[in-house]
Amino acid sequence: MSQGNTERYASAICLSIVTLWLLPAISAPGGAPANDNFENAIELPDFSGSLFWSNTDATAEYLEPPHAGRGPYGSVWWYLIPYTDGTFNVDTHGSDFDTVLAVYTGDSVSALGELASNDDDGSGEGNSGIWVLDVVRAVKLMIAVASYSGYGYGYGYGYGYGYGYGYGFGGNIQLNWAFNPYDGGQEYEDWTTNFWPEGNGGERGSDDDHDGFSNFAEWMAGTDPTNAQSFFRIRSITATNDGMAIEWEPALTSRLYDVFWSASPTGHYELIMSNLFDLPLGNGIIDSRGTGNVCGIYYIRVKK
Ligand SMILES: [Ca+2]
Ligand SMILES: [Ca+2]
Ligand SMILES: [Ca+2]
Ligand SMILES: [Ca+2]
Repeated sequence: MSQGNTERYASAICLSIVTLWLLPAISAPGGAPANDNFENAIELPDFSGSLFWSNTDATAEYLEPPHAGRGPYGSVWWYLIPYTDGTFNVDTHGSDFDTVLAVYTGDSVSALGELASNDDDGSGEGNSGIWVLDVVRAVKLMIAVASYSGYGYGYGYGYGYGYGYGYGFGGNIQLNWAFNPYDGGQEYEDWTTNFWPEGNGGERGSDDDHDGFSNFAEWMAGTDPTNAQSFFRIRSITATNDGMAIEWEPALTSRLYDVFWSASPTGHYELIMSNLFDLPLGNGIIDSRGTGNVCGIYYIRVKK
């Protein structure tokens, strides 16, 4: 099995993917930003986007590490969970103050493992950038943007510890990010040679057999990119006494499958089963949350 994986939707309903999100800055009037504290980090979609925010009145937390060797001062937090292996870029270009930027793993602000950090990437304004960070599927990335400089208020407690608020000389943040899924590398190239020995096809983004799935998607799903009858599909959704039975094809032990469900085509898709490979039905699963009648839309993500 390669290190790559990606997703394909397969249901009667197509889910459109927005490739650029522009989010307005939202924070309590006169208060700290909503994502001031680590535990209130805001999720970034795992594709490309930009957002505008502020770290005015943001603070540093007890035992929070310095970011890119500074402070910490006025940190705000986001997180991203890659749906597959790939690379991640993030920068603060367009921010109107001297930023620092860091990406971590970890569940607590006092126990973080730094993956990368940057103070200035040469883009001007003291802005920061982190480029081509290798990321692993489902390993949550914690992203901190903070100020290069700031000031602190220290509170001392008689029984032995101090607590400092590290305010930053901050301002308006522009955060830009891009998640780039793994492209299959040489394994993909070798696979295309099986189907196009002359080298006359197999571009990742092309759909040479016109079945609606790109060659890359067919590689992921394990279908034949030169046969329009071969593509990833949900074969049946059937009400049973044990719940809804969802079967798809192909269902391969060399792939991993995630099952999502939404009550409506435009609603939030909830991950109800993940990383399936030894399928209870052989080529599918039973959604036993209801007994035979869980109305909604299913889609299956295949990962390689
Ligand atoms: Ca903070
Ligand atoms: Ca800087
Ligand atoms: Ca195709
Ligand atoms: Ca095909």
